[in-house]
Amino acid sequence: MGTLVLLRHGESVWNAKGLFTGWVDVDLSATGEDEARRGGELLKDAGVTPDILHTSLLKRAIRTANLALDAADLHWLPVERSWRLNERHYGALQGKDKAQTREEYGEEQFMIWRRSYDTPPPPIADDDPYSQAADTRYAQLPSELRPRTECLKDVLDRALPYWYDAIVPDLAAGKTVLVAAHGNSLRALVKHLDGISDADIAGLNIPTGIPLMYDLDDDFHPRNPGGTYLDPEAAKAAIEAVANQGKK
Ligand code: DG2
Repeated sequence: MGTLVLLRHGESVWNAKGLFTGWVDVDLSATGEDEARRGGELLKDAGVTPDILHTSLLKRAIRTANLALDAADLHWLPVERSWRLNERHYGALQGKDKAQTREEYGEEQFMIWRRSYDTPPPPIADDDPYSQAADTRYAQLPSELRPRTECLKDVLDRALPYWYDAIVPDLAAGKTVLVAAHGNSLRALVKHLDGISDADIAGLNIPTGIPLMYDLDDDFHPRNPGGTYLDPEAAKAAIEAVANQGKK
């Protein structure tokens, strides 16, 4: 019943610096641009041709998709964008150095903030330089929907309506759907798709720039549980690197 391809954006300039990013709209690094182009080449080489693209409203995901589609010669692809695919809002941690945060608060608290399912970081103040309170792209969002922090459960709660209302209808039409998003918004989707428990999702990390393909059955359950990375060797090393972020 359609094919789903999940693509985390290429390395961002803040991924490279080891900073918590969340909804801060940072660009790709030069490495991230290369990863994005490589992601498009992997799609092309595997003969995977998306029919539609869904992205977040953040430029690292949008530019990754553009560079990948450029490499795959698919510039014309129809596109839909939604804040519901945005990265998890990292609250007051946005803009903070991951290694320093780990040192200051200890490994346990650091990992609770990064990977617990239902404990969000402290909320960000509206006058914080890294707040999105005044960002016009979210102006139509009712204030109760505009996050000031989020845990993974909050991300899943706001991503699922988009999954059912926008992505599932494309899959039901037999389309190959490309979703360009983020480490944690994709972890939320993978948790849902693979039925991963609240505890086990802590151990799942998504690498930058490597397409993860799901072949779905009529109930939108994966025929290939866990999905298939189009470059499994590179994915293994990159997953390890994400897991170790914040460790000097
Ligand atoms: C990263 C994820 O998001 O960080 O917000 O810092 O995928 O948009 O680069 P992304 C961030 P971790 O949760 O892996 O620390």
